[in-house]
Amino acid sequence: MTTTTTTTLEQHLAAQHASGAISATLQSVIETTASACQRISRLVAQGALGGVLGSAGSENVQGEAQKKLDLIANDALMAAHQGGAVAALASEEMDTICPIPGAEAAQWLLLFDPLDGSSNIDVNVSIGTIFSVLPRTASGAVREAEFLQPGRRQAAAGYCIYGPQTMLALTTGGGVQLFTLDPASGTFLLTHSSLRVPDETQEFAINMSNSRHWAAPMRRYITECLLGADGGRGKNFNMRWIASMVADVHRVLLRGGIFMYPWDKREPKRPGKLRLMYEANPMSWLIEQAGGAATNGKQAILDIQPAALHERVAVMLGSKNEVQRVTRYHSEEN
Ligand code: P6P
Repeated sequence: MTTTTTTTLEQHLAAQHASGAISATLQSVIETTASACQRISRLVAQGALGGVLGSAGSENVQGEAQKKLDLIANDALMAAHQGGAVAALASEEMDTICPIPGAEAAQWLLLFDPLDGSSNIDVNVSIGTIFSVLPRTASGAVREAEFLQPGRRQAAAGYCIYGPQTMLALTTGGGVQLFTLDPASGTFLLTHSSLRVPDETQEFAINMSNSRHWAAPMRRYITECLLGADGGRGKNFNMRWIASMVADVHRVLLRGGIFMYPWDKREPKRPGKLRLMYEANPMSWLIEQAGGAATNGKQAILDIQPAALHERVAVMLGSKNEVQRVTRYHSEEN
């Protein structure tokens, strides 16, 4: 449901603060993050003209090649949050946490994937920034262990998608709102005030090239989707795979669907490809706040107790009835 109000992100957050839904410092963290995303949007839009494409010639803690824009986006978020309401930052692009000098008394911890979907940057496909805000649970110097909180503890979560439009999705626990960046004014304007993910869907998103490596429950679920009306599901399915989590999840938020990145046997000790703390947790909270579901095949992603900052997780999220079905298939196997 789109709205045509002229409510800005700042006005929306001020109203949430006035109602007591969020604190002034949390409002500041979200506004500062949105401002950094505006800067990233401008840099992404320059593409080759800004000399921002291509490899940075380095690897991140995941052992993955870093793109120049990965590091530029990371730096933009780091610079924006100096001297503000965040005590420490964690990023996919940084091995460990980054305490903010002089901010030990700040109440918030910010985690982000500064530019998700890097493989799409050089071919002009939508990419995005994913962020998650956790409360501090101790005082004094911030230690990495303080970040290891289940996703249910998030105070705010969202993403900014850099596509045909730049849009910010946000939840602070009162549903999901979407803001569209007005390029003329540089202002995020509220365009979707209460997103709802339909319980039913006929659209699944998964990288099918990995199918021979999946566990049996995932192969069972996808086989049924492919059989469509000729099989037990009694309806046909469509498939999408953008290979940019922000873009795939944005589509699910707007029209339903199920997005999956499951375990596969090539790296049996690795639960999945996607990261729990700054990809799966924020996206799962958005989906649940919009009436959908998100599991790792066994439990709600938001209930997982993290053991490590960069730990990975299997992800099945979106339309509730489909997520419950594929999760049931996993529990039946166990
Ligand atoms: P694959 C992007 O690199 C990412 O982390 C997610 O944004 C995306 O959903 C997934 O990986 C794509 O993985 O194996 O299909 O390239």
